[in-house]
Amino acid sequence: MGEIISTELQAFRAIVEKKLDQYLTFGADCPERLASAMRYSVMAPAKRLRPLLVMQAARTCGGEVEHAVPAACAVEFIHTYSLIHDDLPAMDDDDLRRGRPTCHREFDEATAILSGDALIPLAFEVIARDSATPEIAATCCLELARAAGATQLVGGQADDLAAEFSRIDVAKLEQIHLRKTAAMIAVSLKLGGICAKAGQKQLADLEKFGKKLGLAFQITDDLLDLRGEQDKMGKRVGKDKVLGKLTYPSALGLSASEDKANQMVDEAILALSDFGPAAEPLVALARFVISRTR
Ligand code: GRG
Repeated sequence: MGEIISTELQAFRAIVEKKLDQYLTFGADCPERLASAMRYSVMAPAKRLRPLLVMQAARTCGGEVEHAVPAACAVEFIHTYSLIHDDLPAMDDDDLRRGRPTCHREFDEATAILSGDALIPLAFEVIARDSATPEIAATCCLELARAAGATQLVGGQADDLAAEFSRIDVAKLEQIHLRKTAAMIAVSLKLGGICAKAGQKQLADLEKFGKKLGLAFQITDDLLDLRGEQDKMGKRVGKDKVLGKLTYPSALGLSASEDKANQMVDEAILALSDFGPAAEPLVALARFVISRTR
């Protein structure tokens, strides 16, 4: 990702990595094995797409990046917990994530479950304690709770698991991905806007951008699962076929899936029209999402 993102985004990345590291320093009150497992999964090499979206959305709305850092870390904590739990034998049963053995492989299942569990309240703790104002904290907590909850991330995951080896159509597939993948991407943008005290119209535009971008991200993820290289991806590829999953490429074919991802990104970018040139870094991030190789 380093070669495509701007120096500004690389600086944002460094800020968020440093803060994640600080937030994962618990001292003697946290069992050592639990702290190690949480750090192992969060601090593994990752794109940090969601925190970058939070911080860049805040900038685009004229806010201070610094004020968006707690929310940026919070979305990464929720995202990482969802990856740890998704990799468990009861779900996707994966042994490679972010270029390393999955949390339950490196530690054990109970520790992996507890690490994910502990990352969820940590996300809300950092927003509640470190946001610029109590109102921003409350709004961010509400939005993140909704996006990560039973109707969005967790609900999407439940439906996705239920859909393995069953017949679903592309409309249902889209519903699943809107909740499982796009909701966390959309809320990242919204939290950035909230931290910058953006108005309702700007928040709605950011959310629309995020949903379309989330679908483009998922289609690209499906394409990479099909033809990506495991070493580059840092996770097992070719999994969807084994699990009998309906994916965009299996439903639409390769070239129509690429067209759809391009179309989603174009529509996403259109939603940012009213921001003018301030939206350029978000546009660049959107283009990165479909051109990425991992
Ligand atoms: C367990 C509640 C629960 C949800 C799991 C995240 C997830 C939902 C499943 C992972 C499987 C998957 C392919 C999800 C869609 C795309 C996705 C979230 C990919 C991983 O995100 P990246 O590529 O990863 O941003 P890094 O490691 O760079 O953060």
